[in-house]
Amino acid sequence: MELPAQLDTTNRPDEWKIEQGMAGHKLPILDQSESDTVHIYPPVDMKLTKDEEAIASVGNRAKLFARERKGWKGYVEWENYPQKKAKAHKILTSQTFDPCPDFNFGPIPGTNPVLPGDDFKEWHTALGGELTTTADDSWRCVLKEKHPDMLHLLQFPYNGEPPKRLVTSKAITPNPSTLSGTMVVSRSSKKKLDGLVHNPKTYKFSDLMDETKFPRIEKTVTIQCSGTRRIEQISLYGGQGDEVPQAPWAEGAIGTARYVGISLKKVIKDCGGLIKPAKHLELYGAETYVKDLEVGNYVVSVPWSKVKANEVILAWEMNGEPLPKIHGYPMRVVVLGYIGARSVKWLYRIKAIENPSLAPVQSREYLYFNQQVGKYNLRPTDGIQIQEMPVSSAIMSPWTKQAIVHRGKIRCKGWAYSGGGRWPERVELSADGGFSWYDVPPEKLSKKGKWTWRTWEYDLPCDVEGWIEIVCRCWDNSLNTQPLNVRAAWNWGLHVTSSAHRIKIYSINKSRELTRRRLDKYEQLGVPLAPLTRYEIVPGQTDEEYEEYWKAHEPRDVDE
Ligand SMILES: Nc1nc2c(c(=O)[nH]1)N[C@H]1C(S)=C(S)[C@@H](COP(=O)(O)O)O[C@H]1N2
Ligand SMILES: [Mo]
Repeated sequence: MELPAQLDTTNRPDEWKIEQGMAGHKLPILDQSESDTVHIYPPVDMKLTKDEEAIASVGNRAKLFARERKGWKGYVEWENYPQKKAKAHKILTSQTFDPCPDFNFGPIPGTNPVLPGDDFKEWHTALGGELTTTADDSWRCVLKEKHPDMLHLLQFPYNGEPPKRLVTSKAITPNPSTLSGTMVVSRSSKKKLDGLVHNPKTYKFSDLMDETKFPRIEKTVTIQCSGTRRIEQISLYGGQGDEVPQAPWAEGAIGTARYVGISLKKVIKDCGGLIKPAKHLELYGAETYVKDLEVGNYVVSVPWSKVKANEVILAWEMNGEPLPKIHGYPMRVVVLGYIGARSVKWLYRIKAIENPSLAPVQSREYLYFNQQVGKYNLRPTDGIQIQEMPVSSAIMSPWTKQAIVHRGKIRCKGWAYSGGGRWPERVELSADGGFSWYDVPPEKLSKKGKWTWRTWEYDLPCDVEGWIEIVCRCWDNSLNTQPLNVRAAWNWGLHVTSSAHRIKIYSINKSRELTRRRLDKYEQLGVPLAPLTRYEIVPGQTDEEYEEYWKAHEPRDVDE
Protein backbone atom coordinates (compact mmCIF):
# COMPACT_ATOMS: atom_id res chain seq x y z
CA MET A 1 0.00 0.00 0.00
CA GLU A 2 1.20 3.45 -0.91
CA LEU A 3 1.52 5.66 2.19
CA PRO A 4 -0.29 8.99 1.77
CA ALA A 5 2.11 11.90 1.63
CA GLN A 6 -0.26 14.11 3.56
CA LEU A 7 -2.83 13.44 6.27
CA ASP A 8 -6.40 14.00 5.22
CA THR A 9 -7.39 16.17 8.16
CA THR A 10 -9.26 19.37 8.95
CA ASN A 11 -7.15 19.92 12.08
CA ARG A 12 -5.11 23.04 12.28
CA PRO A 13 -1.39 22.25 12.17
CA ASP A 14 -1.02 23.05 15.88
CA GLU A 15 -4.13 21.07 16.92
CA TRP A 16 -2.17 18.63 19.09
CA LYS A 17 -0.41 21.40 20.97
CA ILE A 18 -3.71 23.16 21.56
CA GLU A 19 -5.42 19.98 22.74
CA GLN A 20 -2.52 19.34 25.11
CA GLY A 21 -2.96 22.75 26.63
CA MET A 22 0.25 24.14 25.21
CA ALA A 23 -1.11 26.75 22.82
CA GLY A 24 -4.54 27.88 24.05
CA HIS A 25 -3.49 31.47 23.59
CA LYS A 26 -3.39 30.82 19.84
CA LEU A 27 -7.14 30.19 19.86
CA PRO A 28 -9.53 33.02 19.06
CA ILE A 29 -10.92 35.02 21.98
CA LEU A 30 -14.47 33.76 22.56
CA ASP A 31 -17.06 36.49 22.90
CA GLN A 32 -19.99 34.95 24.75
CA SER A 33 -21.58 38.21 25.77
CA GLU A 34 -24.45 37.83 23.27
CA SER A 35 -26.53 34.77 22.47
CA ASP A 36 -24.33 33.90 19.48
CA THR A 37 -20.73 33.25 20.37
CA VAL A 38 -18.32 35.29 18.27
CA HIS A 39 -14.72 34.22 17.57
CA ILE A 40 -12.29 37.12 17.70
CA TYR A 41 -9.09 36.43 15.76
CA PRO A 42 -6.01 38.62 15.75
CA PRO A 43 -5.78 40.58 12.50
CA VAL A 44 -3.77 38.78 9.82
CA ASP A 45 -1.38 40.43 7.40
CA MET A 46 -1.62 43.83 9.01
CA LYS A 47 0.07 46.20 6.60
CA LEU A 48 2.36 48.73 8.18
CA THR A 49 1.23 52.27 7.44
CA LYS A 50 3.19 55.50 7.32
CA ASP A 51 1.72 58.94 6.69
CA GLU A 52 4.78 60.55 5.14
CA GLU A 53 3.05 63.88 4.74
CA ALA A 54 2.07 64.13 8.39
CA ILE A 55 5.57 63.16 9.43
CA ALA A 56 7.17 65.70 7.07
CA SER A 57 4.85 68.43 8.36
CA VAL A 58 6.47 68.13 11.79
CA GLY A 59 9.63 69.71 10.41
CA ASN A 60 13.34 69.01 10.35
CA ARG A 61 13.89 66.27 12.89
CA ALA A 62 17.63 66.64 13.06
CA LYS A 63 17.04 70.20 14.30
CA LEU A 64 13.93 69.52 16.35
CA PHE A 65 15.36 66.57 18.21
CA ALA A 66 18.90 67.84 18.54
CA ARG A 67 21.32 67.16 21.36
CA GLU A 68 20.36 69.39 24.28
CA ARG A 69 23.79 69.80 25.79
CA LYS A 70 27.34 69.72 24.58
CA GLY A 71 28.98 66.43 25.46
CA TRP A 72 25.70 64.73 26.38
CA LYS A 73 25.36 62.33 23.48
CA GLY A 74 21.83 60.99 23.18
CA TYR A 75 20.23 63.60 25.46
CA VAL A 76 17.16 65.24 23.99
CA GLU A 77 15.21 67.44 26.40
CA TRP A 78 11.46 66.85 26.35
CA GLU A 79 10.02 67.93 29.67
CA ASN A 80 10.77 71.63 29.06
CA TYR A 81 9.18 71.65 25.63
CA PRO A 82 5.55 70.47 25.44
CA GLN A 83 5.34 71.36 21.74
CA LYS A 84 8.31 69.20 20.95
CA LYS A 85 6.65 66.35 22.84
CA ALA A 86 3.51 66.83 20.77
CA LYS A 87 5.53 66.68 17.56
CA ALA A 88 7.26 63.49 18.61
CA HIS A 89 3.87 62.00 19.47
CA LYS A 90 2.60 62.94 16.05
CA ILE A 91 5.51 61.17 14.37
CA LEU A 92 4.92 57.99 16.34
CA THR A 93 1.17 57.98 15.79
CA SER A 94 1.42 58.75 12.06
CA GLN A 95 2.79 55.28 11.40
CA THR A 96 2.43 51.74 12.62
CA PHE A 97 5.21 49.47 13.85
CA ASP A 98 5.70 45.73 13.75
CA PRO A 99 4.40 44.36 17.04
CA CYS A 100 7.09 42.97 19.31
CA PRO A 101 6.90 39.18 19.38
CA ASP A 102 4.98 37.96 22.42
CA PHE A 103 6.87 35.52 24.62
CA ASN A 104 4.46 35.43 27.54
CA PHE A 105 3.11 32.07 26.45
CA GLY A 106 6.48 30.91 25.22
CA PRO A 107 8.77 29.95 23.91
CA ILE A 108 11.15 32.55 25.27
CA PRO A 109 14.00 32.65 22.74
CA GLY A 110 17.14 30.86 23.89
CA THR A 111 19.37 33.53 22.38
CA ASN A 112 21.66 36.09 24.05
CA PRO A 113 20.40 38.85 23.89
CA VAL A 114 17.12 37.08 24.58
CA LEU A 115 14.93 39.85 23.14
CA PRO A 116 16.04 42.62 20.80
CA GLY A 117 13.58 45.31 21.98
CA ASP A 118 12.52 46.17 18.44
CA ASP A 119 9.69 48.49 19.51
CA PHE A 120 11.95 50.78 21.47
CA LYS A 121 14.56 50.71 18.73
CA GLU A 122 12.02 51.53 16.02
CA TRP A 123 10.53 54.41 18.01
CA HIS A 124 13.97 55.92 18.47
CA THR A 125 14.88 55.69 14.79
CA ALA A 126 11.42 56.94 13.79
CA LEU A 127 12.00 60.04 15.90
CA GLY A 128 15.44 60.43 14.34
CA GLY A 129 17.72 63.37 15.07
CA GLU A 130 19.95 62.76 18.07
CA LEU A 131 18.15 59.48 18.80
CA THR A 132 19.04 57.81 15.52
CA THR A 133 22.07 55.99 16.92
CA THR A 134 21.02 55.66 20.58
CA ALA A 135 20.21 51.93 20.41
CA ASP A 136 23.57 51.14 18.81
CA ASP A 137 25.46 53.44 21.18
CA SER A 138 23.79 51.75 24.11
CA TRP A 139 24.70 48.25 22.95
CA ARG A 140 28.28 49.29 22.19
CA CYS A 141 28.54 50.63 25.73
CA VAL A 142 27.16 47.39 27.19
CA LEU A 143 29.73 45.33 25.33
CA LYS A 144 32.49 47.60 26.57
CA GLU A 145 31.45 47.98 30.19
CA LYS A 146 29.65 44.84 31.25
CA HIS A 147 31.01 41.46 32.24
CA PRO A 148 31.38 39.27 29.13
CA ASP A 149 29.21 36.57 30.72
CA MET A 150 26.14 38.80 31.21
CA LEU A 151 22.80 37.38 30.18
CA HIS A 152 21.31 40.15 28.09
CA LEU A 153 17.56 39.95 28.45
CA LEU A 154 16.67 42.98 26.41
CA GLN A 155 19.11 44.58 24.05
CA PHE A 156 17.40 48.00 24.08
CA PRO A 157 16.51 49.60 26.39
CA TYR A 158 19.27 47.52 27.91
CA ASN A 159 18.26 44.98 30.54
CA GLY A 160 20.69 42.30 31.64
CA GLU A 161 21.53 40.07 34.57
CA PRO A 162 24.67 38.23 35.55
CA PRO A 163 24.46 34.43 35.48
CA LYS A 164 23.50 32.94 38.84
CA ARG A 165 27.04 31.82 39.67
CA LEU A 166 28.19 35.46 39.61
CA VAL A 167 25.25 37.07 41.40
CA THR A 168 26.09 35.81 44.86
CA SER A 169 29.75 34.99 44.42
CA LYS A 170 30.61 37.95 46.68
CA ALA A 171 28.52 40.01 49.09
CA ILE A 172 29.42 43.01 46.91
CA THR A 173 28.45 42.13 43.36
CA PRO A 174 31.54 42.44 41.19
CA ASN A 175 29.48 43.64 38.26
CA PRO A 176 25.89 44.30 39.25
CA SER A 177 22.89 43.91 37.06
CA THR A 178 21.82 46.73 34.86
CA LEU A 179 18.27 47.28 34.04
CA SER A 180 17.76 50.17 31.71
CA GLY A 181 18.71 52.25 28.69
CA THR A 182 22.20 53.65 28.32
CA MET A 183 23.35 57.19 27.73
CA VAL A 184 26.75 58.45 26.90
CA VAL A 185 27.10 61.78 28.69
CA SER A 186 29.86 63.94 30.10
CA ARG A 187 30.65 65.45 33.49
CA SER A 188 31.14 68.95 32.16
CA SER A 189 27.60 69.94 32.66
CA LYS A 190 25.16 71.30 35.14
CA LYS A 191 22.40 69.96 37.35
CA LYS A 192 19.41 72.11 37.96
CA LEU A 193 17.45 72.19 41.21
CA ASP A 194 14.21 74.10 40.77
CA GLY A 195 10.50 74.08 41.50
CA LEU A 196 9.21 74.76 45.00
CA VAL A 197 12.50 75.81 46.63
CA HIS A 198 13.46 79.25 47.91
CA ASN A 199 16.48 79.74 45.66
CA PRO A 200 16.48 77.57 42.53
CA LYS A 201 20.09 76.91 41.55
CA THR A 202 22.19 75.35 38.88
CA TYR A 203 25.19 73.35 40.02
CA LYS A 204 28.32 72.38 38.21
CA PHE A 205 29.58 68.91 38.99
CA SER A 206 32.51 70.45 40.85
CA ASP A 207 30.11 72.53 43.03
CA LEU A 208 28.57 69.34 44.34
CA MET A 209 32.02 67.90 45.08
CA ASP A 210 32.71 70.76 47.52
CA GLU A 211 33.11 68.87 50.77
CA THR A 212 32.77 71.95 52.95
CA LYS A 213 29.19 72.32 51.79
CA PHE A 214 28.26 68.77 50.99
CA PRO A 215 29.86 66.12 53.20
CA ARG A 216 30.58 62.83 51.48
CA ILE A 217 28.47 59.81 52.19
CA GLU A 218 29.70 56.31 51.48
CA LYS A 219 27.20 53.47 51.59
CA THR A 220 26.87 49.85 50.57
CA VAL A 221 23.48 49.53 48.93
CA THR A 222 21.50 46.78 47.29
CA ILE A 223 19.49 47.92 44.30
CA GLN A 224 16.70 45.53 43.40
CA CYS A 225 14.52 45.84 40.33
CA SER A 226 10.83 45.34 41.04
CA GLY A 227 10.84 42.90 38.13
CA THR A 228 13.22 40.46 39.83
CA ARG A 229 12.08 36.82 39.39
CA ARG A 230 9.37 37.98 36.97
CA ILE A 231 9.95 34.82 34.93
CA GLU A 232 8.07 32.86 37.60
CA GLN A 233 4.98 35.04 37.15
CA ILE A 234 5.25 34.84 33.36
CA SER A 235 5.49 31.05 33.45
CA LEU A 236 2.32 30.92 35.50
CA TYR A 237 0.15 33.39 33.56
CA GLY A 238 0.82 35.91 30.82
CA GLY A 239 0.70 39.55 31.85
CA GLN A 240 1.99 42.97 30.96
CA GLY A 241 5.25 44.16 32.44
CA ASP A 242 6.00 47.82 32.00
CA GLU A 243 9.17 47.71 29.99
CA VAL A 244 8.80 47.26 26.26
CA PRO A 245 8.76 44.33 26.01
CA GLN A 246 8.78 43.10 29.59
CA ALA A 247 12.17 41.66 30.49
CA PRO A 248 11.91 38.02 31.59
CA TRP A 249 14.07 38.50 34.67
CA ALA A 250 15.23 35.60 36.80
CA GLU A 251 16.91 36.03 40.21
CA GLY A 252 19.72 38.30 39.04
CA ALA A 253 17.97 41.67 38.76
CA ILE A 254 19.57 42.69 42.01
CA GLY A 255 23.04 43.85 42.88
CA THR A 256 25.02 45.36 45.73
CA ALA A 257 27.66 48.02 45.41
CA ARG A 258 29.46 50.68 47.41
CA TYR A 259 28.43 54.18 46.35
CA VAL A 260 30.02 57.54 47.18
CA GLY A 261 28.04 60.75 46.95
CA ILE A 262 26.20 63.42 48.91
CA SER A 263 22.82 63.67 50.57
CA LEU A 264 20.15 65.33 48.43
CA LYS A 265 18.86 66.94 51.61
CA LYS A 266 21.97 69.13 51.84
CA VAL A 267 21.51 70.34 48.29
CA ILE A 268 17.92 71.28 48.98
CA LYS A 269 18.98 73.13 52.11
CA ASP A 270 21.58 74.89 49.97
CA CYS A 271 18.70 76.10 47.79
CA GLY A 272 17.08 77.64 50.83
CA GLY A 273 14.81 74.68 51.56
CA LEU A 274 11.37 73.79 50.26
CA ILE A 275 8.49 76.19 49.79
CA LYS A 276 5.03 75.04 50.83
CA PRO A 277 3.28 72.88 49.62
CA ALA A 278 6.31 70.95 48.29
CA LYS A 279 6.35 67.35 49.50
CA HIS A 280 8.07 65.42 46.71
CA LEU A 281 11.23 65.68 44.64
CA GLU A 282 11.04 64.93 40.97
CA LEU A 283 14.22 63.35 39.56
CA TYR A 284 15.08 63.70 35.88
CA GLY A 285 17.20 61.24 33.90
CA ALA A 286 18.49 62.39 30.52
CA GLU A 287 17.48 59.56 28.21
CA THR A 288 14.33 59.36 26.14
CA TYR A 289 11.49 57.26 27.44
CA VAL A 290 8.42 56.25 25.46
CA LYS A 291 5.15 55.20 27.06
CA ASP A 292 1.99 54.68 24.99
CA LEU A 293 3.72 56.53 22.13
CA GLU A 294 4.13 59.62 24.35
CA VAL A 295 7.73 60.76 24.52
CA GLY A 296 9.52 62.18 27.54
CA ASN A 297 12.62 61.91 29.69
CA TYR A 298 13.00 59.32 32.45
CA VAL A 299 11.29 61.01 35.40
CA VAL A 300 10.20 59.67 38.82
CA SER A 301 9.78 61.15 42.28
CA VAL A 302 10.59 60.45 45.91
CA PRO A 303 8.87 61.92 48.97
CA TRP A 304 10.58 64.67 50.97
CA SER A 305 10.35 62.52 54.11
CA LYS A 306 12.75 60.07 52.46
CA VAL A 307 15.11 62.88 51.43
CA LYS A 308 14.93 64.44 54.87
CA ALA A 309 16.10 61.17 56.43
CA ASN A 310 19.28 61.40 54.29
CA GLU A 311 18.21 58.30 52.39
CA VAL A 312 18.47 59.82 48.92
CA ILE A 313 22.04 60.09 47.67
CA LEU A 314 23.46 61.78 44.61
CA ALA A 315 26.28 59.39 43.74
CA TRP A 316 29.23 59.56 41.37
CA GLU A 317 31.36 56.65 42.48
CA MET A 318 30.58 52.94 42.45
CA ASN A 319 32.89 50.31 43.94
CA GLY A 320 35.78 52.78 44.08
CA GLU A 321 35.52 53.91 40.45
CA PRO A 322 33.67 56.73 38.72
CA LEU A 323 30.18 55.44 37.86
CA PRO A 324 30.32 53.38 34.68
CA LYS A 325 28.32 54.97 31.86
CA ILE A 326 25.79 52.22 32.03
CA HIS A 327 25.15 52.85 35.70
CA GLY A 328 24.52 56.54 35.19
CA TYR A 329 27.78 58.45 34.67
CA PRO A 330 28.43 61.17 35.67
CA MET A 331 25.85 61.20 38.47
CA ARG A 332 22.93 59.10 39.55
CA VAL A 333 20.48 59.01 42.40
CA VAL A 334 20.66 56.11 44.86
CA VAL A 335 17.49 55.82 46.90
CA LEU A 336 18.21 53.56 49.86
CA GLY A 337 15.71 50.75 50.26
CA TYR A 338 13.52 51.69 47.28
CA ILE A 339 13.08 49.78 44.03
CA GLY A 340 15.76 50.36 41.40
CA ALA A 341 13.43 52.44 39.23
CA ARG A 342 13.71 55.40 41.64
CA SER A 343 17.51 55.46 41.49
CA VAL A 344 17.64 57.70 38.43
CA LYS A 345 20.75 57.55 36.24
CA TRP A 346 22.20 60.37 34.09
CA LEU A 347 20.60 62.86 36.49
CA TYR A 348 20.29 66.39 35.14
CA ARG A 349 17.52 68.03 37.10
CA ILE A 350 15.65 67.88 40.40
CA LYS A 351 12.38 69.67 40.93
CA ALA A 352 10.45 70.18 44.15
CA ILE A 353 6.74 69.47 43.62
CA GLU A 354 3.59 68.99 45.66
CA ASN A 355 2.40 65.51 44.69
CA PRO A 356 4.12 62.39 43.35
CA SER A 357 5.27 62.93 39.77
CA LEU A 358 2.76 62.53 36.97
CA ALA A 359 5.50 61.20 34.70
CA PRO A 360 4.66 57.71 33.42
CA VAL A 361 7.42 55.81 35.24
CA GLN A 362 5.99 57.12 38.53
CA SER A 363 2.26 57.32 37.85
CA ARG A 364 1.47 54.74 35.15
CA GLU A 365 4.08 52.07 35.63
CA TYR A 366 5.64 50.30 38.59
CA LEU A 367 2.19 49.87 40.07
CA TYR A 368 1.07 46.86 42.04
CA PHE A 369 -2.46 45.77 41.24
CA ASN A 370 -4.95 43.39 42.70
CA GLN A 371 -5.09 40.10 40.79
CA GLN A 372 -8.47 40.92 39.32
CA VAL A 373 -7.07 44.00 37.61
CA GLY A 374 -6.07 43.25 34.03
CA LYS A 375 -5.69 44.83 30.64
CA TYR A 376 -9.32 45.86 30.17
CA ASN A 377 -10.19 47.14 33.64
CA LEU A 378 -6.88 48.67 34.65
CA ARG A 379 -6.75 52.21 36.02
CA PRO A 380 -3.37 53.51 37.21
CA THR A 381 -5.06 55.01 40.27
CA ASP A 382 -5.94 51.49 41.45
CA GLY A 383 -2.33 50.37 41.69
CA ILE A 384 -0.05 50.85 44.68
CA GLN A 385 3.06 52.83 43.70
CA ILE A 386 5.91 50.43 44.32
CA GLN A 387 8.61 52.13 46.38
CA GLU A 388 9.91 49.78 49.10
CA MET A 389 10.32 46.15 48.09
CA PRO A 390 8.85 43.56 50.43
CA VAL A 391 11.09 40.88 51.88
CA SER A 392 12.24 38.32 49.33
CA SER A 393 14.87 35.71 48.67
CA ALA A 394 16.18 33.37 46.01
CA ILE A 395 18.02 30.10 45.67
CA MET A 396 20.88 30.67 43.23
CA SER A 397 22.29 27.17 43.35
CA PRO A 398 21.34 24.47 42.48
CA TRP A 399 19.16 25.12 39.44
CA THR A 400 15.61 23.93 39.06
CA LYS A 401 15.30 20.49 37.38
CA GLN A 402 18.90 19.65 38.21
CA ALA A 403 19.76 16.17 39.50
CA ILE A 404 22.08 16.04 42.51
CA VAL A 405 24.05 13.14 43.96
CA HIS A 406 24.56 13.75 47.68
CA ARG A 407 25.07 12.06 51.05
CA GLY A 408 21.97 13.36 52.78
CA LYS A 409 22.62 17.08 52.41
CA ILE A 410 22.14 19.33 49.40
CA ARG A 411 24.38 22.37 49.20
CA CYS A 412 22.28 25.48 48.51
CA LYS A 413 23.28 29.11 47.98
CA GLY A 414 21.29 32.27 47.53
CA TRP A 415 20.40 35.78 48.63
CA ALA A 416 17.77 37.44 50.81
CA TYR A 417 16.71 41.08 50.85
CA SER A 418 14.12 43.38 52.35
CA GLY A 419 13.35 46.95 51.29
CA GLY A 420 12.79 50.11 53.29
CA GLY A 421 15.73 49.72 55.67
CA ARG A 422 14.66 46.33 56.95
CA TRP A 423 17.09 43.44 56.70
CA PRO A 424 16.94 39.65 56.50
CA GLU A 425 16.96 38.32 60.02
CA ARG A 426 16.36 34.64 59.26
CA VAL A 427 16.52 32.57 56.09
CA GLU A 428 14.72 29.24 56.08
CA LEU A 429 14.86 26.33 53.66
CA SER A 430 12.49 23.45 53.20
CA ALA A 431 13.27 20.21 51.38
CA ASP A 432 9.65 19.07 51.32
CA GLY A 433 7.81 21.79 49.44
CA GLY A 434 7.35 24.07 52.44
CA PHE A 435 5.99 21.81 55.20
CA SER A 436 9.02 21.70 57.44
CA TRP A 437 11.72 24.34 57.60
CA TYR A 438 15.38 24.56 58.60
CA ASP A 439 17.13 27.78 59.66
CA VAL A 440 20.24 28.79 57.80
CA PRO A 441 22.68 29.15 60.73
CA PRO A 442 23.59 32.82 61.35
CA GLU A 443 27.26 32.19 60.57
CA LYS A 444 26.23 31.03 57.10
CA LEU A 445 24.63 34.40 56.32
CA SER A 446 26.70 37.38 55.19
CA LYS A 447 26.88 40.47 57.42
CA LYS A 448 23.72 42.46 58.18
CA GLY A 449 23.31 45.91 56.73
CA LYS A 450 20.41 48.31 56.83
CA TRP A 451 20.34 48.75 53.04
CA THR A 452 21.84 45.52 51.81
CA TRP A 453 20.97 41.97 51.00
CA ARG A 454 22.51 38.99 52.76
CA THR A 455 23.93 36.12 50.81
CA TRP A 456 23.74 32.66 52.39
CA GLU A 457 24.88 29.07 52.04
CA TYR A 458 23.40 25.97 53.62
CA ASP A 459 23.72 22.19 53.49
CA LEU A 460 20.04 21.29 53.48
CA PRO A 461 19.22 17.91 55.02
CA CYS A 462 17.45 15.68 52.52
CA ASP A 463 16.44 12.18 53.44
CA VAL A 464 14.67 11.10 50.27
CA GLU A 465 15.36 9.91 46.75
CA GLY A 466 13.52 11.38 43.76
CA TRP A 467 11.96 14.70 42.89
CA ILE A 468 11.75 17.14 45.75
CA GLU A 469 10.83 20.77 45.97
CA ILE A 470 13.27 23.02 47.81
CA VAL A 471 11.73 26.22 49.10
CA CYS A 472 13.43 29.28 50.49
CA ARG A 473 11.86 32.06 52.51
CA CYS A 474 13.13 34.93 54.58
CA TRP A 475 11.91 36.74 57.67
CA ASP A 476 13.04 40.33 58.04
CA ASN A 477 13.67 42.15 61.30
CA SER A 478 10.06 43.36 61.32
CA LEU A 479 8.90 39.73 61.07
CA ASN A 480 7.58 40.15 57.56
CA THR A 481 7.84 37.02 55.47
CA GLN A 482 7.06 35.84 51.95
CA PRO A 483 3.82 34.36 50.59
CA LEU A 484 4.31 30.67 49.81
CA ASN A 485 3.09 30.62 46.21
CA VAL A 486 3.64 32.73 43.12
CA ARG A 487 -0.11 32.98 42.55
CA ALA A 488 -0.55 34.77 45.87
CA ALA A 489 1.57 37.63 44.56
CA TRP A 490 0.81 37.38 40.83
CA ASN A 491 -0.23 40.64 39.21
CA TRP A 492 -0.86 41.92 35.67
CA GLY A 493 2.16 44.23 35.89
CA LEU A 494 4.38 41.20 36.63
CA HIS A 495 6.08 43.08 39.46
CA VAL A 496 7.33 42.05 42.88
CA THR A 497 7.64 38.27 42.68
CA SER A 498 8.23 38.10 46.39
CA SER A 499 6.80 34.65 47.02
CA ALA A 500 8.98 31.97 48.57
CA HIS A 501 11.37 30.70 45.91
CA ARG A 502 10.73 27.10 44.83
CA ILE A 503 12.97 24.87 42.81
CA LYS A 504 12.55 21.24 41.79
CA ILE A 505 15.51 18.95 42.27
CA TYR A 506 16.03 15.27 41.57
CA SER A 507 17.68 13.88 44.66
CA ILE A 508 20.05 10.91 44.16
CA ASN A 509 20.65 10.05 47.78
CA LYS A 510 23.85 8.18 48.65
CA SER A 511 22.95 8.14 52.32
CA ARG A 512 20.58 5.36 51.23
CA GLU A 513 22.14 1.90 51.03
CA LEU A 514 20.32 0.89 47.84
CA THR A 515 21.32 4.00 45.93
CA ARG A 516 24.89 3.78 47.14
CA ARG A 517 25.25 0.16 45.99
CA ARG A 518 23.65 0.98 42.67
CA LEU A 519 25.91 3.94 41.98
CA ASP A 520 28.90 1.73 42.82
CA LYS A 521 27.73 -0.73 40.20
CA TYR A 522 27.40 2.03 37.60
CA GLU A 523 30.95 3.01 38.41
CA GLN A 524 32.31 -0.53 38.25
CA LEU A 525 30.75 -1.03 34.84
CA GLY A 526 31.82 2.38 33.62
CA VAL A 527 28.23 3.35 32.78
CA PRO A 528 27.62 7.11 32.94
CA LEU A 529 24.96 8.39 35.36
CA ALA A 530 23.72 11.13 33.05
CA PRO A 531 21.27 11.63 31.49
CA LEU A 532 18.80 10.96 34.27
CA THR A 533 15.83 9.72 32.27
CA ARG A 534 17.66 7.36 29.89
CA TYR A 535 16.54 3.72 29.99
CA GLU A 536 18.26 1.42 32.48
CA ILE A 537 21.53 -0.13 31.43
CA VAL A 538 22.39 -1.57 34.83
CA PRO A 539 19.42 -3.72 35.90
CA GLY A 540 17.87 -2.96 39.28
CA GLN A 541 18.14 -6.64 40.23
CA THR A 542 19.77 -9.67 38.65
CA ASP A 543 17.54 -12.70 37.95
CA GLU A 544 19.19 -14.47 40.90
CA GLU A 545 18.48 -11.56 43.26
CA TYR A 546 14.90 -11.55 42.05
CA GLU A 547 14.50 -15.27 42.80
CA GLU A 548 16.25 -14.88 46.18
CA TYR A 549 13.79 -12.21 47.14
CA TRP A 550 10.73 -14.35 46.55
CA LYS A 551 12.28 -17.26 48.37
CA ALA A 552 12.70 -15.06 51.41
CA HIS A 553 9.27 -13.35 51.22
CA GLU A 554 5.63 -14.21 50.87
CA PRO A 555 4.75 -14.80 47.22
CA ARG A 556 2.97 -12.15 45.11
CA ASP A 557 -0.09 -14.33 44.72
CA VAL A 558 -2.36 -15.71 47.36
CA ASP A 559 -4.50 -18.76 46.77
CA GLU A 560 -7.25 -18.03 49.19
N1 LIG B 1 17.68 57.43 33.73
C1 LIG B 1 17.32 56.18 34.06
N2 LIG B 1 17.53 55.76 35.29
C2 LIG B 1 17.17 54.50 35.65
C3 LIG B 1 16.54 53.64 34.73
C4 LIG B 1 16.33 54.11 33.42
O1 LIG B 1 15.81 53.40 32.54
N3 LIG B 1 16.74 55.39 33.12
N4 LIG B 1 16.16 52.37 35.12
C5 LIG B 1 15.91 52.20 36.55
C6 LIG B 1 15.65 50.84 36.96
S1 LIG B 1 14.13 50.19 36.52
C7 LIG B 1 16.55 50.12 37.72
S2 LIG B 1 16.12 48.59 38.32
C8 LIG B 1 17.88 50.68 38.08
C9 LIG B 1 19.01 49.72 37.79
O2 LIG B 1 20.24 50.22 38.17
P1 LIG B 1 21.61 49.45 37.85
O3 LIG B 1 21.70 49.30 36.37
O4 LIG B 1 22.71 50.27 38.38
O5 LIG B 1 21.51 48.10 38.48
O6 LIG B 1 18.11 51.90 37.43
C10 LIG B 1 17.01 52.79 37.40
N5 LIG B 1 17.41 54.08 36.92
MO1 LIG C 1 13.99 48.05 37.27
